[in-house]
Amino acid sequence: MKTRITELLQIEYPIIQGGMAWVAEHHLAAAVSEAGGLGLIGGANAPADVVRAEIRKAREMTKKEIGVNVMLLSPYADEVAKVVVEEGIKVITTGAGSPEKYMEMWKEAEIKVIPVVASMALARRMERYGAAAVVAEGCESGGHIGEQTTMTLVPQVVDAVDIPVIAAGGIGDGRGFAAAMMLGAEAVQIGTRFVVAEESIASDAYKDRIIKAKDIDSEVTGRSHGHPVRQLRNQMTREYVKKEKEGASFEELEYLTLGALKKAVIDGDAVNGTLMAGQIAGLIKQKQSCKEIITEIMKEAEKLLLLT
Ligand code: TUI
Repeated sequence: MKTRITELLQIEYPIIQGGMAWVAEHHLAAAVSEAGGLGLIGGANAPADVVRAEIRKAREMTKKEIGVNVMLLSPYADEVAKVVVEEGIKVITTGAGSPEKYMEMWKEAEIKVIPVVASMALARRMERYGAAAVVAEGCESGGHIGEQTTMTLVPQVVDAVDIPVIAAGGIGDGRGFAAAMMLGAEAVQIGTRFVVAEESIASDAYKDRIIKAKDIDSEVTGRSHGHPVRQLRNQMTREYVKKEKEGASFEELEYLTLGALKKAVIDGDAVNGTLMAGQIAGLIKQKQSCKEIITEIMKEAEKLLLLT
């Protein structure tokens, strides 16, 4: 399947991996790129030297291009923004803000910048700043989310910009992929299904919660302070939601989630950890290699789109 995104990124399949904090490290990024998609290192809140090391380790595992996701709320965002240039990265996605202050530097380095947006307004602004494409991410996604659903956001962004649009949020199989194409997207970004990939270093406890998840197991915390985060319900989210209803301060709520993502991903603490996952978790039933995931999605989608 050829689209402007497969051409732009020189990838076999129009599938890019989400820049998930802690999960999107070198093993996963290399495996997704090796499988014909675009793998990414998630900069998240990591110091710049950690991101640099991750890029180098990924390159030892694959000759194919890998990208980096720059999380703009990170205290290290400025340093990470420079490291990606120094390391010769050619594709960047950004999240949780507007990357406009880095655009000139990145474009000078001939980097294709693909901001993740949750609104039409930001998509338009990013096109004006020279973005190569945008990811339109609906609130079905795991992690930090906007307000609009994928179904409503993607076609509106497609109509608002001329650059290609990558759909994200709620896409976990060939049906979701095909639906995204029907909305005008030219590729998809997938997160949750790659968390459970065999090559993903996420703990078995975290992967098992995704595999056992039902449609209604998703919870959004943090709406009260303007940083909504979607994750699977557990003891931590129950306590968080209770405190939020009681009017707890931002600091008190932050304290609850301090280091909680690492707890889930690395330590395997599915009770107190932050189990970031999208609403599509209920559809994900098994661990597979990235190659199997991508091949299965493409085969199913091509059949639905009557391409085979
Ligand atoms: O960024 C993400 N997903 C993330 S970031 C993250 S780390 C984090 N943890 C707790 C709180 C905050 C961040 C976990 N998951 N996805 C891309 C995304 N970007 N979703 C929504 C947005 C977004 C939201 C508002 C982008 C821009 C924006 O407004 C910027 C503006 O200036 O209009």
